[in-house]
Amino acid sequence: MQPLEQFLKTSKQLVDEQLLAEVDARVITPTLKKAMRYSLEAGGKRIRPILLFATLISLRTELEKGKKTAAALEMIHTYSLIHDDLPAMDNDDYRRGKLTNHKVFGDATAILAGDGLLTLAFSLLSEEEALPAESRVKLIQLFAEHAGPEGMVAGQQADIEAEDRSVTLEELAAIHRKKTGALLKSAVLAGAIIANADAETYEKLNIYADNIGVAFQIADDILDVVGDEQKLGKKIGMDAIMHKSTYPGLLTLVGAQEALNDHVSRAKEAVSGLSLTSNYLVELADLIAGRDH
Ligand code: GRG
Repeated sequence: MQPLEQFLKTSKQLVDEQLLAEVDARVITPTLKKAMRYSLEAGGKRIRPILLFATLISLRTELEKGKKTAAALEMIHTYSLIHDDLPAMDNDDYRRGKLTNHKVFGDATAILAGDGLLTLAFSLLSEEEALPAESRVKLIQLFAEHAGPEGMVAGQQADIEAEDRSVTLEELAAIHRKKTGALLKSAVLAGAIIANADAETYEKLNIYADNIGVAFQIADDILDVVGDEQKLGKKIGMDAIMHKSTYPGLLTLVGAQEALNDHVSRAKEAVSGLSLTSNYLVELADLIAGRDH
């Protein structure tokens, strides 16, 4: 088994190759191709594909079977970031230390690049020849549910509606479970579908993924208070400036850190009884909790 560091590198390489090959082969319109590639190559951590690959390895399944699904996941994630940065949404000029898509290509092309990535993702899922048709349909359903108006899109809408008013901790958790958590969760569940996991394993991974999703968001909120702008590639303190409700805001920094630790423990506990062939899921839970960008 590769050490985690090496596994992260291998996973990133696998998904990067797949992403660029798909866009290059399928997108003919030059400006659109450039805009799509710009955000795909802007330096994302690839945490969702990594979670998918970690689940596959843990369930004794070849990574080859998850390559297209990993690329589809990252396309959906990238579309959400491009649209989130638009003037009509967060109006951000920089992401990952680089100009945002609409700052380089204009609003119209950025919207279309996002639309293109979202649609292309579903093409990939439908065409994954390494998987039986039934698994492909399950994956399409999974991503549609978690990324669409029952998941991430609903979370984004709720987040917009929560601006400039104080929300309770329960409301905040519900928003982020959908906005950030849903897609992260679908990464792990996609792995379970590809590996044909039994019902008990699926349920335990579901609990793991749910807690990882919340932990990821709490870590994000904490980094907005105490993070390093250089490492994050963006300004910190924006949540406070934008009057956004956050975990540190509602719980204090210490309370948010405790909540983060609690979700990571629950995630690890969920998978502790499974006979997994790697420790990557546990290691990733720690990595998410301790991340600095
Ligand atoms: C526009 C439908 C629609 C949804 C946007 C995910 C999202 C919803 C907005 C992003 C806003 C944000 C900063 C959320 C906090 C958590 C998060 C998803 C951070 C970005 O994900 P990373 O850290 O990004 O995986 P990288 O840059 O590594 O790819």
